[in-house]
Amino acid sequence: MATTKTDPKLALTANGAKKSKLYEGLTRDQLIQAYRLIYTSRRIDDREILLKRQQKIYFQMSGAGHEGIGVAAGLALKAGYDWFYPYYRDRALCLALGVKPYDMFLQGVGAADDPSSGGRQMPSHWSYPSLHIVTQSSPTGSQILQAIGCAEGGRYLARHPKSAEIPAGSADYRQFKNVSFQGDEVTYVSLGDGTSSEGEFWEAMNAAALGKLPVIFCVEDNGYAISVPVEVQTAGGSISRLVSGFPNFHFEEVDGTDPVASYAAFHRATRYCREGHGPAFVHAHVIRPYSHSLSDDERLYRPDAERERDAQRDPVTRTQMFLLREGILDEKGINQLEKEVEAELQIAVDRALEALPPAPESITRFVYSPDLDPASSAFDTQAVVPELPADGKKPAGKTMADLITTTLRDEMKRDERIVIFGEDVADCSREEYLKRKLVKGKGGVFKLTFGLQNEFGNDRVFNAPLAEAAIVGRATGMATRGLKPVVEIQFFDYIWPAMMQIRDELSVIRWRSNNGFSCPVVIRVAIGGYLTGGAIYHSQCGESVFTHIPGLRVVFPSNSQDAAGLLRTAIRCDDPVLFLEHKRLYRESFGRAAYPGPDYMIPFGKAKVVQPGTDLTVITYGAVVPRALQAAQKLEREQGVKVELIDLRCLNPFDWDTIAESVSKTNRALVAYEDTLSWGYGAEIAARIADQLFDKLDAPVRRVAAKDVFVAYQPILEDAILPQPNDLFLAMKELSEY
Ligand SMILES: Cc1ncc(C[n+]2csc(CCOP(=O)(O)OP(=O)(O)O)c2C)c(N)n1
Ligand SMILES: [Mg+2]
Repeated sequence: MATTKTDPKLALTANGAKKSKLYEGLTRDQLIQAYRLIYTSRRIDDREILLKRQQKIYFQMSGAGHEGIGVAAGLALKAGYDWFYPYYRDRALCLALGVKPYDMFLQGVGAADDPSSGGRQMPSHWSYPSLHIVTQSSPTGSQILQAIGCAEGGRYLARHPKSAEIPAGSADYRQFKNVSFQGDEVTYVSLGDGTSSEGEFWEAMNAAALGKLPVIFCVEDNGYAISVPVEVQTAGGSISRLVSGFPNFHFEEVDGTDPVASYAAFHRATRYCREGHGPAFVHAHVIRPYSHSLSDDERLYRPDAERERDAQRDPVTRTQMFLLREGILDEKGINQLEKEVEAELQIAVDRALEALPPAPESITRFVYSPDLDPASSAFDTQAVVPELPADGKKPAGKTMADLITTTLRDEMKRDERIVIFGEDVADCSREEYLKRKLVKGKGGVFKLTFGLQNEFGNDRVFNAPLAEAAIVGRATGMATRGLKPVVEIQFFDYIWPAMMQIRDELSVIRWRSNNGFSCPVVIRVAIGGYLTGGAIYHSQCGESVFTHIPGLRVVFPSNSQDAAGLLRTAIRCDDPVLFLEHKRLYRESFGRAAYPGPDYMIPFGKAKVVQPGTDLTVITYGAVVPRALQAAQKLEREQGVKVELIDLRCLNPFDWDTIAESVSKTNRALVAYEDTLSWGYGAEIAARIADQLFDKLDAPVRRVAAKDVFVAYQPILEDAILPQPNDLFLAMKELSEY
């Protein structure tokens, strides 16, 4: 650990430098360029504010007061080489990395040609793939864990360079990823002082320290988070003090309004990271002269004296004074530079105001991969039918658990970009125990990843800290770099800390960046009840919460063969997938099957008709499939009613054609699902049937689902809460008699 603190009082001293001297390594030309960028950044803010007042743009977020540290970071790091996860105040950084003012104005007007998002995101939400500026969102701090994953991805690729190659004939997501990496690249991530209160920040600090990752955290501390001052936000008022105990870090605390001191700090931090010592933390004290945003008036909570004190540290005037004092530019030179900037901005504004808006028809482009459709026939392959053994006896089928493990193993062999991590998924983190054969290894609480670390090494299969947001956020960053993380959330009931990452990041990165970035992660999740004692926190469903998210594929197999085929599609496809594995079905005798071979895939959105029928359609999935089958068989035995049973298998996309065809034939539909009844997944199916097949119906659409309560521990209560075969039987009977 190393700490360097630059005394803010020493700001902008040139150390008595002569004209030929460097200023903390910066040449006079670089300093002039720094001023040009700082001034440009501020004037873009001013122009945007004017445009907003004229209602020519729709939102404004300024980088004012943060220009010094931004330019310094941009000078110390390399665009298109290092990786950047900036936040909305990083206008000057983006300019320093090569973003053009015109591009920024295109964001403001929401133009089709806005390179960050094509008019989908607010301005100051930077995304420039060729510069390695990764798309950012509005939730404060959700970029930080992704930066960790990005750095991990870069390191993995450097250690496994062959994984970056695309083997001939591999028709999967790899064809559509430009993978690049440098051995000594650095990942930059920035955030405000207030954002350092987010849990994800601390998860990221921990992960960076644990992995000794080359990440520079830059906290741009302007003393406020909207109206909340730092001493209310950060215990003791100093984030530097709070993080000082993290091991493996290099720490800097600097006056971020001083570009020279900031450059020196960044230079040291960058060197530390490039040399592989670990992460760095730059705490930059900056100011916020333009209130939080145009919707905020800081005079409501900051007295004039405080604001005037800040104004004296304004990076624009300070840098200008510095250039004058050092004789780097005279007044005429400053005027000339400023005039050039004004002229450039005028041209940029005029052009941007003429730019075309995006076409309304384009709204659904890039919700999913435009290149690879997992519902297409490319993912439709035949299962290998095993030869019967000599004795002619059919071998016992494999469980869903077996075939998921086998599929993971097959795919890991085929694709070196696959990494598996999560809680307890490794065989044994203390590798020497495995090597010395002192232990057998765990491989997941359900043992589905058992043996994979042993076989593929702990670079590829490893335990993550107990932090679900970090699991998904890191995976997202890795996938952005071209890896294929297949991560595990141990229980669906504990997926919620990752919800911000899933809904606001993973699912929408492709769309919001207008296809600039993508992150096709697979999240495997153990889900569901019927466990006899699983209770509230080991029995939840809730799939409709996720099918409600545009951009996320949701799969829910009910048997071994489907699990294998769908998991392979999930891994090879180019979209993020939530792969729901019902715990009760892992080792059930229902639905066991022979190994369908290493290339068996099932396209998404293709239901399976489990049993054909003519009198009533039952639409279901997951653990309700065997229960509904039992009920349907009883109904046929007792009443001669022939139920057509449809297992959806995939919930987004779902197979409307099969439903429509069946209901058109039977004229009766029952939707059955394990989740709570109201607002559940089946409600949508029922609504669509009512809407689009109304003419075909001879009876109302019915639903059978869990009661609208959580699952209780006592088995008598669990039985009463979750849909049972008898509930299904009665509903089918009643509907068939309607
Ligand atoms: C998760 C989340 N919560 C709340 C907000 C609303 N919000 C936007 S910026 C902001 C304050 C951020 O303060 P700080 O991190 O200090 O950054 P600064 O704006 O001061 O640079 C808040 C509360 C948000 N965008 N995201
Ligand atoms: Mg702040």
